[in-house]
Amino acid sequence: FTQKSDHVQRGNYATLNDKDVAHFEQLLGQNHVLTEDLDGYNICFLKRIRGNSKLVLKPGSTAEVAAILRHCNERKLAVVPQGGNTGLVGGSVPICDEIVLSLQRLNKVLSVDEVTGIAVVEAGCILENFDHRAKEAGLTVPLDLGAKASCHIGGNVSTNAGGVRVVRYGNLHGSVLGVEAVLANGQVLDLMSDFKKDNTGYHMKHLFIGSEGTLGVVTKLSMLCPHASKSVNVAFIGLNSFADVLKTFVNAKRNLGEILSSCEMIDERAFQTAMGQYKFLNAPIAGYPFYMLIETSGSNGDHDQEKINQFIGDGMERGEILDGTVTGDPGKVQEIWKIREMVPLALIEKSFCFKYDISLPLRDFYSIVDVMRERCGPLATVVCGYGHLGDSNLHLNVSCEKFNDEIYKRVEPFVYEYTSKLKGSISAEHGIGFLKKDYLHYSKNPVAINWMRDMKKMFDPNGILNPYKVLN
Ligand code: FAD
Ligand code: 2HG
Ligand code: ZN
Repeated sequence: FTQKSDHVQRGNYATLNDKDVAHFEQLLGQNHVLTEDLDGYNICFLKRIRGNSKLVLKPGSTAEVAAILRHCNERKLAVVPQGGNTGLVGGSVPICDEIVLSLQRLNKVLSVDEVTGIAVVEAGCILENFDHRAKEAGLTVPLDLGAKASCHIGGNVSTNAGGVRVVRYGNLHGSVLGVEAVLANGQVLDLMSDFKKDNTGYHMKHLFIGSEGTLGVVTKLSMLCPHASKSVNVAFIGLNSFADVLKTFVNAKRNLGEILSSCEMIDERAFQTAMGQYKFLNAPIAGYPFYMLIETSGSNGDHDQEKINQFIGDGMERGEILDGTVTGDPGKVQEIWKIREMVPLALIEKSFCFKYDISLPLRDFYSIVDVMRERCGPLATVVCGYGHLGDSNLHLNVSCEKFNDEIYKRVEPFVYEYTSKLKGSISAEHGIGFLKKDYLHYSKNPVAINWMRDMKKMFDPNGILNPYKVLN
């Protein structure tokens, strides 16, 4: 456990005592109050932070969440809301001894309306389970990411997670129609809505989309789910240069526009790391400096296939695409997606990995990978770039055998300065959490940060909700 959390000064919170535990046991029942074997709740996904919580609470209803927070607020006990604990910025684990409020038991899909496409779901529902349920009604959840088998929809909303379909469906600020959140004082804020259009006053639900558990605990939400596409095709192509990647992206928008549902990029090092690590991966092509995964989703298989084949053929004729394969076979589509999904895991499997999730103008998208390779030299085992090209979102990963202060100093704060100079975002989709809070000022000016502080004070005057995160 490497970084920083050891040096945090504990806030002026009360310390949990036996009476608190007894109170929670009475409220939730003993089975839902955990005091032992808490590593899974204390340690973050990247194994960079280990908190020291002595208590995990698992409420089964909004009313129980409200009662927990009311007690914690009165007693000034700090709390960290936790979903699937797949977050990559250390936001979901305690830093000191905060109580973990796990949403695991609030996991029901409450309704799915085939006509309107609106689904109402509890926050602790695992994304993949939610999607399966939506599919039964002919719909799809407009969000897909590699952590789908573990992350919760409430965690997704709280981080405003992006993933691989933003290019098609936009982000969660558009898809989430309503939110129910419990505030620090235990008040339930009902902002649920079944309509796309609702201009009655301030659009407060947006405050809970991406505020990472610092303003309230999301307990329920309604989401607009598009109809599932009848025909899905995936192209996996090899390219020679990043300039060709950009040309191909523009052509994809121009020629596949209405059916384009994903546009991802993987560079050679990222690809090789995944292929080297996981022998079960089956890549249709190999040996290129860049790869793109382009997915189309439409309603007419023949038409869609003809379009994507034509698109690849034209790109090859112009020499922008060197090789590629197109498939509409569901098994093969999954196989190709697996290559992309395993990249971030391959990079942490056997080494320490500094992960950066940045938005950059597309023209400068890849330059930072080359610059970083130069800066790190042989200190790094892999410096690679991949990610959501269609949304200008690069994942820059720098791995080394184990955490190394020298390399750390070479990458940070340089990567944030570089991003800020290009007016990019230092966190495109993962959030700020604990690991990035010292760098918030690279993307937000002091006036904005002060307003964030004031809002935090208004929602949570005692600062009990997810302390040590987002704001310093
Ligand atoms: P957690 O990790 O448990 O929590 C994340 C934050 O939200 C914390 O600050 C926590 O306090 C807060 N929180 C959780 N639930 C609630 C709630 N109900 N109310 C209030 N606050 C809450 N992210 C992307 O954006 N795009 C990707 O493509 C992507 N791919 C990933 C692939 C892998 C393999 C992994 C491991 C992670 C990936 N992530 C990605 C990051 C992560 O999965 C997302 O941030 C996800 O949304 C986190 O959901 P979670 O339920 O695990 O939340
Ligand atoms: C992805 O797109 C995730 O695969 C993870 O956002 C990125 O680990 C990373 O750097
Ligand atoms: Zn991502």
